[in-house]
Amino acid sequence: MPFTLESARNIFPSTLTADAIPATTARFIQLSAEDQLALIWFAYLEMGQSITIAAPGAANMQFAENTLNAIKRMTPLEQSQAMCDLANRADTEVSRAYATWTPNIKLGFWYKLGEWMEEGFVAPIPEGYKLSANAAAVLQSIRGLESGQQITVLRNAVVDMGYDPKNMSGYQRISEPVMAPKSIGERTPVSIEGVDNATVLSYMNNLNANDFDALAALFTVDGALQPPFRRPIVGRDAILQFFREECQNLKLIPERGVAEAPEDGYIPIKITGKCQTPWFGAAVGMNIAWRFLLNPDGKIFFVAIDLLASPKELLNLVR
Ligand code: ECH
Ligand code: GLY
Ligand code: GLY
Ligand code: GLY
Repeated sequence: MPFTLESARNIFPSTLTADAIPATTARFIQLSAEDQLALIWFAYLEMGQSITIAAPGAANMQFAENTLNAIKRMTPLEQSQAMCDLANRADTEVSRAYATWTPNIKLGFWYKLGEWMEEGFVAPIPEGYKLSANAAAVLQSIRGLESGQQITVLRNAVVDMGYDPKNMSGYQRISEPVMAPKSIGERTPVSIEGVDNATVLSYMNNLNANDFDALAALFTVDGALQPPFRRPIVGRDAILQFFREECQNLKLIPERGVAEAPEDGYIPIKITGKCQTPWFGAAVGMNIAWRFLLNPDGKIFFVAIDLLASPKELLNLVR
């Protein structure tokens, strides 16, 4: 086989990803828990001026309900402590429950706490809270990012909170129920300037239709998918689980692409375009590249999903 997972990861090396995300995250996690929460509060309020977030669905919220109600019953001091414990990844009952949730449940949990903070049911960020100089500088950097990068920073911050599941034994991961795929009549197939590869088109169309079984079947058994700023998820079964847990109701809008000449039958294909999350819909279009490596049978051996550095990168289809 001409490619390993490691060499596959390096196809189209000139692709420029949004370095600002890991850089900002590295500075953010150095801040105190109080600063982290206050910074997110300020960033969230500012972003809310221009983009609307969708309320989480009921199916999503039911799993966080017990924990949310437990926090509601706490004294204001205990509430602030519970939120700091989450940011500190402390070993508490709340932080352990949080660790078992998928990203969407974690986001829905904070969405509700944010509402309750505004309504006075949960201790707010103290009025007049002054960010440290470092925190103010991180907030300033976030202000300078495009909206797709801003929501990525927020999402990563939320996903990383809570107790470290690596220290927990025998717990069950909690995820939202998986909805039935869209019926054929409800689907709108994509078209991609410069690429008519059937596997790539099926990938986009199946993901847009929440048809995760058909989607996973496009991968080789040992295939891998690398989400933005993450290690590859390896193996068709693990990829299917990822799709079911984290990829419902995404909208992929591929625009253009290029297929390279095969190397021992393996075809590298790069696509650029947009991706929308159900949380923000068309209000936030993230600039994305998909770097596929197909095997000689047309199965996906590897695909990397990159968040691009800038809209200009949408036109970069060179090796
Ligand atoms: C408050 C203050 C106290 C602390 C906190 C607060 C609440 C914060 C809240 C934040 C909500 C943030 C949200 C962010 C959502 C971001 C979503 C993103 C989605 C990106 C998806 C991508 C998908 C790419 C993929 C593609 C594939 O082809 C394969 C699959 C996959 C204020 C109370 C914390 C409420 C809702 C960034 C890029 C294209 C890899 C998934
Ligand atoms: N409101 C977006 C979601 O629940 O995924
Ligand atoms: N940051 C996008 C994802 O991994 O779901
Ligand atoms: N990973 C799906 C979303 O956050 O929208």
